[in-house]
Amino acid sequence: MATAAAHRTAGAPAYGAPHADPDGDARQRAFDAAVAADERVEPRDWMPDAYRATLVRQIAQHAHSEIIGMQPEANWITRAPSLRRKAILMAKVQDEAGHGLYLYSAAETLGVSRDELLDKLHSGRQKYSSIFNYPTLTWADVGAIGWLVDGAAITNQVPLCRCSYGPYARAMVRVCKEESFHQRQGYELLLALSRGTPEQHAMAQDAVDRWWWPSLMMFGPPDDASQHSAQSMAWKIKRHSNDELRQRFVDICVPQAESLGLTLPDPDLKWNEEHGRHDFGAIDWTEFWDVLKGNGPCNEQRLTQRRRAHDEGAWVREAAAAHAAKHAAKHTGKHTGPTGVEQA
Ligand code: BYC
Repeated sequence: MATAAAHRTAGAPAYGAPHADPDGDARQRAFDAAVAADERVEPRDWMPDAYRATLVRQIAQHAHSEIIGMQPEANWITRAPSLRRKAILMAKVQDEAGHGLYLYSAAETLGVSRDELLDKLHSGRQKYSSIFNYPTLTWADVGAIGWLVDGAAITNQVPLCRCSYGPYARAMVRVCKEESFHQRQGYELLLALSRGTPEQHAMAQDAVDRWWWPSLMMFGPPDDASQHSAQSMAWKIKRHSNDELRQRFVDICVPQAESLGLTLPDPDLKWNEEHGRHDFGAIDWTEFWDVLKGNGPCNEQRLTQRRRAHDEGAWVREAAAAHAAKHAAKHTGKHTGPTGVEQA
């Protein structure tokens, strides 16, 4: 944060520690001024507790979505129809793991640990995106996820590159570049199917029919039911409302669907000349809230698989910690045993 750096705390209290701060009002004013001036808030800067909590909530949910999002597509790695498709899909799923890593690291700068966040995911105390509670029934779903789900993600995440919190904004730059590749591979996959045999075309259409509406739900509830939007926009964490981004996504998708030779499953979708945008049909918000409550087709399966992967990966974490301890000991002259525990 360059000019309004008055709120930066030299020798700041430990992250997350209460700010016993006689100059609290001055810091709050300096924080507000910095945000108003479009400056970045950095980890060591003073920030309101509620700002910190909102960021942890959103970044954690975002990170969880990335790693849970690996599951529906990984489901098709062994059944990809060619070596080329398999290599692309494996790279994409690995990218999602990387996105989770950047995002958990960004959250850690706010004073929470990755273990704590994963624990909240596994116990259902933190959410992940509703979209990943739907099944991938055919190979075409890999294309529909790339085109629609990654397309929605880019629409939502490009503005997050200008988020007021520096580490989150910077993580988003790389994530968006990779999402852009993901979106294009999905589009290209669907195009190949759409131009293929009648059966392949039908499979592509069926996938788009099933993923269209859940993709629109990814942007969150309508603005009048979005409890966090107003405050998050005032803090410049979010730059646009849920409905604005949803509308932008619909307007982008309509011409792309035409080029793909596929139909978006909405009879009310039509160009509105007066407003210069597409009108679209009503979203089933009952379904959305139901999925958030844990009642989507795959909620249970996703969390069970995530917990299992975490348990089965325990030895990898232990081995990595032991290796790190051994490496550190080499530099400090201390000795560790095979478990990485320091030996007398
Ligand atoms: N799913 O006040 P609102 C990806 C919750 S990863 C579940 O509007 P906010 C990808 C919301 O959390 C995609 N929950 O909230 C990965 C809140 O509940 P809590 C993930 C949702 O935060 C792998 C309540 O509803 N992207 O694309 O202002 C492979 C009220 O909502 C959803 C991100 O996370 C939802 N769809 O706005 C391929 C982007 N929507 O927390 C692709 C970053 C809302 O009070 N996140 N809720 O219990 C955001 O931009 C915002 O958090 C949202 C919601 C727009 C999602």
